[in-house]
Amino acid sequence: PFLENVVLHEKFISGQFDTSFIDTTPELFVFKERKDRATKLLSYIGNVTLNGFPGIEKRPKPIFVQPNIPSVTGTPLSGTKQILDEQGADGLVNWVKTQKDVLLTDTTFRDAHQSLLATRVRSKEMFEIANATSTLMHNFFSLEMWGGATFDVAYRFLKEDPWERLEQLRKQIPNVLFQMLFRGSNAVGYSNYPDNVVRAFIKQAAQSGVDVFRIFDSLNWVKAMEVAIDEVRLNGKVAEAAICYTGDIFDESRAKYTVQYYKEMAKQLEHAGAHILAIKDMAGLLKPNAAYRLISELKEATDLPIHLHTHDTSGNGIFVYAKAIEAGVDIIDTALGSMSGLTSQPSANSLYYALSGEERKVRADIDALEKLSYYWGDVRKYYVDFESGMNAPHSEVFVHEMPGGQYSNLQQQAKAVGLGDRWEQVKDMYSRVNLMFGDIVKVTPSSKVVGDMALFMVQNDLDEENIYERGKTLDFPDSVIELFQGYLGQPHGGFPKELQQLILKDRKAITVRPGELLEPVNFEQLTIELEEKIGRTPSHKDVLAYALYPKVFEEYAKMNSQFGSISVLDTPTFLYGLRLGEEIEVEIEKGKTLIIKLVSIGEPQHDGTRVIYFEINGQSREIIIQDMT
Ligand code: 3PY
Ligand code: ZN
Repeated sequence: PFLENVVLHEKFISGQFDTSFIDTTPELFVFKERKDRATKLLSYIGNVTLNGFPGIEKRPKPIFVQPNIPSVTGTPLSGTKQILDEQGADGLVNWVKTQKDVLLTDTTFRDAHQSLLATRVRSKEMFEIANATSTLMHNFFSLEMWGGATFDVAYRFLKEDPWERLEQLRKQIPNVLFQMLFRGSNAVGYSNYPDNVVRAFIKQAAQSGVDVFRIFDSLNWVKAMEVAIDEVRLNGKVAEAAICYTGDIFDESRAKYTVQYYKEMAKQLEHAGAHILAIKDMAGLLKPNAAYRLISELKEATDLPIHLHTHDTSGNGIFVYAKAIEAGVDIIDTALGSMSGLTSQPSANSLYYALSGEERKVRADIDALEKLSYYWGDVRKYYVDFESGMNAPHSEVFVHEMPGGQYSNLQQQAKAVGLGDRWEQVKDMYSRVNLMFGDIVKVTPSSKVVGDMALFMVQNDLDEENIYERGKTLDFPDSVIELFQGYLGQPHGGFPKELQQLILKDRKAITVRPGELLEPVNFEQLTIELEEKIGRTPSHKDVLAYALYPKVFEEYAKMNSQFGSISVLDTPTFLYGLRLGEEIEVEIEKGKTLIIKLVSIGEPQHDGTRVIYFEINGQSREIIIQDMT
């Protein structure tokens, strides 16, 4: 019989043993983690079943359709990843320049769900579709599947390891370039980090599987992007440096962000070592004719291939892309149909049809895109609680200028501080704050600061006038103070002086690059500190996460030791727990499956706990859970 450990051994059960039993059968005294893992999982399931998932209103578990994974056979065809690996970054750039078709980057694994579902899509759904993606999207330029908010959200809300996502997907998708969004000096965080942290992070990301790094600065300050560009090049990867697009090049009343401004920035980026130039239209403000003009002029100003990123918030996305393609854009960002549109990217599927009869087409197999789109359409339903509620094109974006990735997040933030029903006011305040701040580029983290200030003003019933009147006595949000101190860098044209004084009071502002002032992180010391906190030896990747997000990582590690790796649970169970009588199979590792059934939930006890009765692989197991409802 299968003996897990001593307690199931017949001699132990019947009491026929003496102490030599320990010496002669040492293998029976290895108490495998497996049992412990099962208990931890049951604790998680019991807890979420009883108390619900943070941020989701507690309700009965909905019935979901099982997403259909398209079947594929054979090994996937080689793709752009092989071009980079064989010919290097310059070889890849030359290859891009000789392509007649427009190339695509798919954002489904990153920006699409960051923008539609508050970044909540879990790795599990990505792993399940990864093999099919590798085959069905073999002709894509890249998959944007990491970075931006996904790093933070993985630890903070999904309680899973983003490095594992990257490395596992890399194994499953060996043929298409992996692309990440990197916030320059802010790495994948919300404030500037020491240069050695930025460099160490890029190095590890490159080793773990990222090929193309889209690097931007939230104030378009090229100086803040140089360290990252340099490090990407040192690692033999592709430095895609981004210009963040804001305002409107055709609006003469917005004289700050002109074609000339963008051309100069493009030249600086080329000089700084960019392999590819990205136009990052994070809010979807680029209008079709502006796209044509901007791309035509940038093509003249530099030799770099151009990669255009937009959001379809206003509903004009396909039109923008059509004009960009006419102007000679090399690569564009799209999402799979069911994860596209609105605050996400325009649909690859729609673009395919939009270009029929055109000279330049997208290189994609439409049947493949449709199959993948069905899958994601069903996955999306799991995350219904994180939808923004926007269900039609939203032309108002031209007024508030909020990045697509921020819309659903700020809405969650507003709800969390009790402003859910004043969302219209928050949006209006957002655009007013931008003007107060001197019309700045708004993208993470500068966009978060504008959002924080808007929430602060709505919450405290403030407007522009009384900010100036009462500013001296107001305690502004920390992020606002830091922005005006220069800790996120310098905006084009500087900060408005009077407001800066009101916000800073007697604090000093800097004008140098914050990275020049920050002490390098001592990784050895940090490793020891983290080990003490989490009671195990951390990996280098853990330490990097801790360097960026000390509290978030600690919280994640605590949760991980309490509940084990809950990333193995299916998403409905992860979010809603189990129904009475429901049975699920959980593969805790390859070839090891637990069958878990919720049998009953006991009455509340005097200490506020309840006993939850499960069956696990046919055996009864009871777990005590604190009832917080
Ligand atoms: C991010 O930084 O996460 C963004 O998506 C910015 O657009
Ligand atoms: Zn974006």
